[in-house]
Amino acid sequence: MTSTEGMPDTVRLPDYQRDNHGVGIVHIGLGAFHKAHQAVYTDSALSQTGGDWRIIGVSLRSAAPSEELQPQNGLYTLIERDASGSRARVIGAIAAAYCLKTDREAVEAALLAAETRIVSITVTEKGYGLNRATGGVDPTHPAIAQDLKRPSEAQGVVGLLVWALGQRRALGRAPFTVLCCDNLPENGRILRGLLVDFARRAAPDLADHIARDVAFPSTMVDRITPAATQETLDLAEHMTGYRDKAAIETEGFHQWVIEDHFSTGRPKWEAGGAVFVSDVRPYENMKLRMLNGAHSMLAYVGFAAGHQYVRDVMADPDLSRLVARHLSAAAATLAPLPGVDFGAYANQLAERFCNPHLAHATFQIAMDGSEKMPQRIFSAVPDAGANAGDIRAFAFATAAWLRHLSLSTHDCAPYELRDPRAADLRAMAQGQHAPDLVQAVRAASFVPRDVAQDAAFWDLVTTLLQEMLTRPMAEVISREVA
Ligand code: CS2
Repeated sequence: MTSTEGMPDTVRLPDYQRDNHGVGIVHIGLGAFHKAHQAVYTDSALSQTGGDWRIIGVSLRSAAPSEELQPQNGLYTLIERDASGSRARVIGAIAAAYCLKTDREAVEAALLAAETRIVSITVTEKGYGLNRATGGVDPTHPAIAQDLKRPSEAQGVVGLLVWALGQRRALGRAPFTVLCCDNLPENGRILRGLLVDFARRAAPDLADHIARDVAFPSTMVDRITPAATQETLDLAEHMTGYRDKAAIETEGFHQWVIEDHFSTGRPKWEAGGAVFVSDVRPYENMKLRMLNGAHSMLAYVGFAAGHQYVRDVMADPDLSRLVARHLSAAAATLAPLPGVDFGAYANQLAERFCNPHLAHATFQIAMDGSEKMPQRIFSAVPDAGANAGDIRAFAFATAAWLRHLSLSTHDCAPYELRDPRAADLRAMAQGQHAPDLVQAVRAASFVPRDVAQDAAFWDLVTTLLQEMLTRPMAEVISREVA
């Protein structure tokens, strides 16, 4: 697919002259989520209000995204699927696609270009090298360790941005706004802390400049987007008549809440439905604890119970009751948010999880638990208050994650533990002895101190884990809802 010529009129096409719009954004992390989210909002902004805001997409390691997109002139098919049907739309917002490993010069040129006013990022939670105990970089993280030694050849996002901001300052160019779009709480503030800490270690004269002159708005991003499969490409071909190697499918729902703090302008993302606020934290907490927290719980429990996709979990009446319990426990930890009804939000989430068209694998969500559990589950524990049922929901989710770490095959087929800390976690889980595993994880640096000290919580986790290690998950689930 190199152009949209001859596409059926059921397909929505970019209705703006792509070449008339310059590039204003470099996006790092050119995965399915970016293509289903920020690029779509930008496409709507270009269509409705114009501007030089097209995107240069960059992947850090894998050449696949640029190899798929570049020959298609940056065009790709987005298929939205929900109860009301499937709709195809061709997104024109991506002007060019590169891989840092193979196209370093082009990536550097884009980061230093005067026209680049925003660098947005989706590299997933593990891509940052965050030390949760200090809020700074983790010098043992592979990308951070290597980039501290050779900052001018940075391979990770933190080192690369520090390098680019330093070069821009030397060239007399205004710094770009850094827009983190990953599922971390106060993601802008976290990224700012990481860049400043990295600069202190590798380029001390830059630390104050970054702290003082660079804008890091925080954002809450939401759209359930499974990894594309062969069926996705077949469906796109069926709907558009074109074989599109970069096609993706996603749900109809999307949400983007952003702090309006951009030092060098921004697209009119409102055109795509983005909402601008002064403080995004309450929205982040709601989404991380309710959507993502329930997702992680159902992924660990559902995977062990033999459910491949989220929709299969939701079709299991007992498990879907556990999802409802988790959503209500998470909602109870939140401060009221004017204009938002957490009960209605929970119902909408359950409906989204049921989407029969989305093949969202529980194994995909189960990945990287040590990077996800802190903001999704642990952070809610101190706010759970006196309701014993609520604490139990978080203990149950934690036990299910530990059950996943144990790699026990007493009630499921063997599987791989996918986590940046897999080696350490496997060592902690050796022997599959619930109290030892609980003690080891409790002392880990990614567990917040106040949660680590909550003995009653971990006692409950131990009891639940013991059950999960000795009974089939299906039985644990029925006992839990009984
Ligand atoms: C999911 C998220 O994979 C996961 O961990 O919980 O990717 C989730 O689908 C998105 O945050 C939805 O916006």
